[in-house]
Amino acid sequence: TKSGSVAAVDLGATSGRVIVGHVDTDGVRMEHVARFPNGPVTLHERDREALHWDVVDLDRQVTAGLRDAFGRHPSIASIGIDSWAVDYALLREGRLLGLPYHYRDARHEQGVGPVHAQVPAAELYARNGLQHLPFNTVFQLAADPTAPLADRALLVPDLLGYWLTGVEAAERTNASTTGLLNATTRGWDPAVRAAARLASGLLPTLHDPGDRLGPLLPSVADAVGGQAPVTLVGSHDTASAVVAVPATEDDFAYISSGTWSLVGVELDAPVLTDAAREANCTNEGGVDGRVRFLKNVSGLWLLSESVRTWERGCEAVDLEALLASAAAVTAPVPVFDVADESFTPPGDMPARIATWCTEHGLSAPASRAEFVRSILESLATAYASTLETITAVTRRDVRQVHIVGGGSQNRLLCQLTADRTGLPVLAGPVEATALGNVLVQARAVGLGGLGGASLEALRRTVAQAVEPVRYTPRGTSLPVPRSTPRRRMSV
Ligand code: LFR
Repeated sequence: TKSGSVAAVDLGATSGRVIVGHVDTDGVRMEHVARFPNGPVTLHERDREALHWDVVDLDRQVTAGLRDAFGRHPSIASIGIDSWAVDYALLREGRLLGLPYHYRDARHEQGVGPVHAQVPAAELYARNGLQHLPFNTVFQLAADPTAPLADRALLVPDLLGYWLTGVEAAERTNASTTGLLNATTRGWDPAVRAAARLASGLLPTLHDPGDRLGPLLPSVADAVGGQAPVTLVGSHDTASAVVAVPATEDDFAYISSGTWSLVGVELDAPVLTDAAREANCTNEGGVDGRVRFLKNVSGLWLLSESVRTWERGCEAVDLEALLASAAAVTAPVPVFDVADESFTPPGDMPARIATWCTEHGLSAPASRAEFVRSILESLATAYASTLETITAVTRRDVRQVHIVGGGSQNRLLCQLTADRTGLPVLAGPVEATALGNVLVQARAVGLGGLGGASLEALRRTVAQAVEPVRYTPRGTSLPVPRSTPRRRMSV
């Protein structure tokens, strides 16, 4: 039952963070230590501009963040790293072969045809149980001109773990998003690997969340001013977020709502039926061998790219005020298909939404407030229809919806989700991913009496630490409560 602290490195779409989680028998307290940008970098590539991860800068920032963490808390007992799924680095003889591509780079599209020519989509699904997303690692690798030169591929959190410890491994929850893992055996699938023409040694040994990767390399220990093992966590950010759903019952669905919205349920075994494949549901690997049966619905990316577009005119946008004016919109707004692929790459989202509406015979939103309302109505509508699909395919009885992550703070989105699903929504914690990362480490190193705890016990710890905000479904004609604007929009 000893108390102690662990460091969580969480790399998100706009920023990366180092957070220290303090764990004792009373619960968990999160201390933000460092925040740094993690946007993609654009590099010219003969006939196009390509999007990459700036992993070299990231390594520097993570090291600096860990130095701050050890400076404040020299006895940090463990370090864990998570990030978004699917992206990988290629190495040869331990050396990085170039900056990893970012999944929003369009190159992956060229990989789909060749892989499907070897393994038809239905067979691929029977093997990997993964929803078809054109940027799944297997397609990216098949379209990567550097892949034949590599003797190792590491997913991004595993790359950073390798740079910290010198140990190459594949953490299983993130590996489950590559398309190269067999959903039933939970091992690499040799037939899929061969279909993407990948060398057999390219994929490292699989390990589970909770496994110890290794101690910091001496040079790293020196640079960060401390020593602690790197512990594997649910290194897929969504896997960590699902750990921290504050559920006290088992009849829940979750929406991990950030850049993406991951809408689903937790299962004990994969569902690989035709219905699941036709609905494009995914069976991703969760912590403790659970299955995250979900669908990717777009997310706050639509909103943040819109805000970025508006801010290109050098005008800062006050999001709180904008959300308040969106809540006050009474005119009907168009509901568009948030999954349309035109919304995937970075760019002028309001223009693309307007184009989508015009092409579908709808009138485009007329103001920023209407755009925001339209985005949130469209997301909530997609959440509701996705939940319907998921419950139909799994025959699960869902009585409540937990929204975790950034979207849990968006009151309008939470209320609209309750309205559209007709179910109570329990919102929070906002820091679910980092919390899940911290809890899996704390359990592994035996802090706060969590050693050996079940996932359910970890979730009860979260429920005690952060009480979710409850939204009750109402008639859709009722206005959504306005949040009080904290800042004014500066013009
Ligand atoms: C969320 C997430 C999703 C994954 C997408 C791309 O951050 O990890 O789960 O489908 O990003 O990697």
